[in-house]
Amino acid sequence: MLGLRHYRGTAIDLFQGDITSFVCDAMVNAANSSLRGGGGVDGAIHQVGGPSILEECVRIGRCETGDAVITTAGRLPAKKVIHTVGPIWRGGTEGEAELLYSSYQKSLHLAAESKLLHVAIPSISTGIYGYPVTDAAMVGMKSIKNFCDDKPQALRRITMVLFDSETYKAWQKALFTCFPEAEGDAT
Ligand code: AR6
Repeated sequence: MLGLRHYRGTAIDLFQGDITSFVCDAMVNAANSSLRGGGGVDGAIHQVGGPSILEECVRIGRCETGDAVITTAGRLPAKKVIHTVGPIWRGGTEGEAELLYSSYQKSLHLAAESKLLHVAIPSISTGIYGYPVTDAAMVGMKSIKNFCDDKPQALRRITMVLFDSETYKAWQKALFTCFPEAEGDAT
């Protein structure tokens, strides 16, 4: 298997591709604090999902770094979009790791509270925001693991949807590091 673990009642897997065509319950967006759209995955989500997502983002107003908000998914193949704002990389001394960890926590808790059992997440902060992907993947995977420890069986499946092969490989390494095979497949 290229990238799948079962942990505390949740499947954690990896998929390389475009998140906007990935069928799921909650699609996580790497947004910015203004929630007005942007480039990267944010631009793609708004483009494919249509204007109803932006309308709801405008009503919500803002989202601080490390936090998450939820909107309609418009025409996307998901029930809801969860917009989270990861940190801009400033060298690692500005609390980036804590903020990135929080982005994953808040997104997963919001999905669980909303009973959105299959969550798809892109690699937050590792594009335009410049967070080194090897470090970001370890922070993200630890956050996912700790969520599963805190809320066993709250989610059925968490899929990391990675756009390019370098990002995929970084997340695969993080998956296998955080969930060594023997214990990782124990539910
Ligand atoms: N599906 C999956 N992953 C994608 C897609 C896609 N369609 N498109 C890009 N990625 P980024 P950030 C990957 O820049 O670093 C926006 O302007 C991309 O290759 O989208 O958190 C926002 O408005 C990378 O691996 O998000 C913010 O201003 C990952 O998604 C800012 O960018 C994240 O890259 C957020 O920057």
